[in-house]
Formats: sequence, C-alpha cells, structure tokens
Amino acid sequence: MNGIRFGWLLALVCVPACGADDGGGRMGGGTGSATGTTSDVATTLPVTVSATNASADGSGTDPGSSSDSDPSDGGTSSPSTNDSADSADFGTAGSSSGGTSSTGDSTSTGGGFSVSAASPQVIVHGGTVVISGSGFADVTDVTVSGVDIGVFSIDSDTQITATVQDTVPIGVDLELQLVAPEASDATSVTVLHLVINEVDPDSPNTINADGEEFVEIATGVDAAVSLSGYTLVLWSGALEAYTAVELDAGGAATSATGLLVVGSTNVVPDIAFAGVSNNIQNGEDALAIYQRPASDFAPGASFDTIETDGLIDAFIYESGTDTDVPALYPLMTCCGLVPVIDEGPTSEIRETVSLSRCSGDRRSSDEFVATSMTPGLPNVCD
Ligand SMILES: [Ca+2]
Ligand SMILES: [Ca+2]
Ligand SMILES: [Ca+2]
Ligand SMILES: [Ca+2]
Repeated sequence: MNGIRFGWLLALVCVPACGADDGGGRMGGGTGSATGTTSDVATTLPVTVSATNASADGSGTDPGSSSDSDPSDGGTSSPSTNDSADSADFGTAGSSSGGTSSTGDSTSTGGGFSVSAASPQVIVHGGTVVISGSGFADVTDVTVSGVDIGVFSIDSDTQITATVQDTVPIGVDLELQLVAPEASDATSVTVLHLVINEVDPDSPNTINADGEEFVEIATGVDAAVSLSGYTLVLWSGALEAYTAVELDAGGAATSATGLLVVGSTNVVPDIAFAGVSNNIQNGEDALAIYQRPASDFAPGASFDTIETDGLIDAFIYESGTDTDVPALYPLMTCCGLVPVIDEGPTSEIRETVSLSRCSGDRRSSDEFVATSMTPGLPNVCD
C-alpha cells in the first residue's frame, strides 16, 4: 500500500515527509510555490503516440503502468559597447551623457557593460535563461519587470545563467535587466507559466478506439507564443518516455488565449499525435513538460529513475484502482503529498470527462478535477 485514497477522484500518497514507507515521494526539490499566475486555467497538454498503449477502452492498466536597434539610447556613453547590445527597445528615453543615464531603466554606462540577448527569449517559471553580453563581472542583480529573476550565476564576463522563479511576472516582451554598480542594460523576454492544463487519457471510442485523446498546455499569457525549446513527455509507469513532442512542432504556437492542444487528429489539435488511437496510456502514468529537446527522450528508451533535469511541470493520473507507481512521484513537488488523480472508476464514467487543472501551481496536481472535456477552451472548474 502506498497511501490513502479518498474516493475515486483523488488518491493522496504519503511521501517521506509524512512517514510513508513506500520509498516514493522523493520530492524533486522544486522551486517553491507558483504564484497563481495562470489566471486562465484552460490550457491543454500535448500528447504523443504510444506504441504500448493498448488499452483503448480504459479497461484498466496500461502495460507498464544586437545590433544597434535602440535608437533611443544613442546618447549613451561608451557607444562602442552599449549601443550594439540592446536586442529590444524598451523605450528608454534619451540617455544622459557621461557615465550614467537617468531617464530610462535600461540604460547602460561605461566599462563595456551591455546585454545583447537572452536565450531562450521565451522563458518560463522553473526554467533557465542564458544572458549574453559583456562586462558582466560586477553584475549585482537580474530582474524582470523590476522583480528579481531568481538565482543567477556569473558564468563569465560575457554570460550569466539564471533560473526563473515563480514570482517573476508573466507577459510578452518584458524587460530583463542586468544591474551593475555603475551600469544597467536590458533586453526583452517573454515570461510564461507553462503547465499541463488538461488531459483526456481515456476518451470516447466513437470515432476510433480512444480516438479523441488530448493534452492541453497553458501559458497563462493571452498571446500566441512559440514554445520552441520545450517538450511534452509521456511517461509510462514503467519509466518509459513513450512519447516526446516538441511544443513548436510543425511551427505550432499557442492560441491567442495561451493554450496549445496536442492530440488525436479527431480533436483538431495544434499538434497531432502520430496515430489516431491510443496515444495516451490510461494510468497510472504521467505527463511532463521539460526545457529540453525531444531527442533526450527517444521512443522506447527506458530510464532507471524519472528525469527531473529541466522539468517545468508534471501530472500523474490513473484510471480506477491502478497500482501505485512511487517511481513517478519525484516529478511532483511540494508539501509531502503527491496527489494521483483518478479519471474515474469505470470506462463509462471516464469517457464523459477529462482531467482539468483548476489552479496555476506547477508540479502540483491537487487542483485537478474530473470534469467536462474542453480541448483548446477554458477549463470548466465550477
Ligand atoms: Ca476509451
Ligand atoms: Ca488511452
Ligand atoms: Ca476521459
Ligand atoms: Ca481546456
């Protein structure tokens, strides 16, 4: 026994923090609490084809359980180093002459200090960003829209790597600023709260067997954004990454409401699974989003332990009374309890619902509920 079940919708599995003896629940450290930035809880997750997903009817378990682009700063000092760096124009009004500028928040001064770019430009809570430029040795702060980005390291005079904590504001084309004792400069980033928002593992069999499965991913930002560099991985309970989908496959981007659907062609997804049927195992299995390439999760590759490097979000689910899989629990973080969400006790019930996120926390599934299927649309949480 791995824990305590409360009804059929939610199984709470005790982890070491509360004295469980299953050896599971090794929390992955995590980055602390999310800040509820996902005001739109209606995103979906992408799904990929699984050669091993044979349970179409939900019968139960699956087999394995810059150039000088900123004319406004033309007056800044050290033109040879500052002006060539800005990758975005934040409207920093005319800079001052001499050592410092006082009229903008992304001005730079002397010493060859400048920011040239952030990679990726689309960053996410829990992810990392590499900032390039020059004169970084004395950088004291890295902020986005004035809020500390999180832990950062000065890799060299020309590179800084930072993690993105959940308190960083989300939005499109925000100002990422580096501050040094006598200088500051900035570039543009888009910040997302990237989460698995909805999944339908056991779908109706009306068109094809389990032929309407989908995963909906949400960004929390109402704008079409490319999720290049981020990958959806479908994990079986046997720790096989049976499908990995790059979230910009085929040039896909999120909808204007910040949702992206990966699914069977029958649900008209943004990114289609390779097959029309049985793409998502019914449980106990997991979904995860990584800031890593899909090639890190080659189909058929097995893992001794679940991968948490580059992990952004995850969700563990089951159908009925699947065998618990503590090996999946490191995907989740927070609080000593790992909720494994049950889609329903019978296939008849499961085929009328999907599992929808009703809060914005990353790597926490306790706010998922079994409710109406809404691929590409806001989740129904009431
Ligand atoms: Ca089904
Ligand atoms: Ca399925
Ligand atoms: Ca379902
Ligand atoms: Ca939805």
